[in-house]
Amino acid sequence: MNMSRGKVGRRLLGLAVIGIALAVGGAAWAAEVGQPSPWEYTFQPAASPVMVDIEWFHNFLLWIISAITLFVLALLIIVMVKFNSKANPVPSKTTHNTLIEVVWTIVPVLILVGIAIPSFRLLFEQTDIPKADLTVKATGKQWYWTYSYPDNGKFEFDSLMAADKKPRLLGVDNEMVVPVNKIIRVQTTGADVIHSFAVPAFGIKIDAIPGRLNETWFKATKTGMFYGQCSELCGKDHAFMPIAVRVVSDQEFAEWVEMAKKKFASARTNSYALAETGAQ
Ligand SMILES: [Cu+2]
Repeated sequence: MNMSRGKVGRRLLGLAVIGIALAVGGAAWAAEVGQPSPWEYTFQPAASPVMVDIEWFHNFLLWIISAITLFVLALLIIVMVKFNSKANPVPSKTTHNTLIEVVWTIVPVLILVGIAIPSFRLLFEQTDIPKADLTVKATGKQWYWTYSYPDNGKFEFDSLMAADKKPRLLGVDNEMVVPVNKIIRVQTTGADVIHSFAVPAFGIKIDAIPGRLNETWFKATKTGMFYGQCSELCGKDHAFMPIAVRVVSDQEFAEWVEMAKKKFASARTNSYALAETGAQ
């Protein structure tokens, strides 16, 4: 195909414009809080201190791997240009260079230590649960979640995907509700198979395993809706058991608790109610 210079220039300009439009559009979409957006290629905006640190660690690693990749690429290019048989017909017979061998052992060790320190700090932050203001227990079931509030009147309810609710495949009938800027301890377990409780904006992902109680925590720093999904392949409707968390003010939370206590007190699935009445 023969194209004049002008044509090529115009095509390149067109591609550049499309690229910029996608980047700007992506940035605008990515601003959506608590849920995925079209063409998203970064994390959802962070809504907890842990997620802020995960993002920082991710970017920190990105700089390091980019620098290493460019350095290796530069070495390869130098070797190809300087030491090919044309440019360098008589090769050197060198097999050892103590200084270089010491350097290429020590420098990677230092890089790994530099990565390990913030990595362990982050791991500690995630697993060392601070004193919780509130505990919510999330039980994974085929294929929905059951939330219990042992600190707030021991009510329990099921949360199923609601086909008529937005966002598609993420909206549920009964959301998990928590107060803003409070430390929420999430306990997870599985009733049948292994599920996994994950909410990207809070930086949490923890397996819900039958016969075992796992714990994690988050502190939501913004009010609004935050969505996640079961993240362990758990059967045919694995993709249809979303996690929807509504973060509200303290007062709204107190009102919701009063409402929920009445609404869910006699729910058939309520294991607290079953235990008290002795029903099966
Ligand atoms: Cu599941």
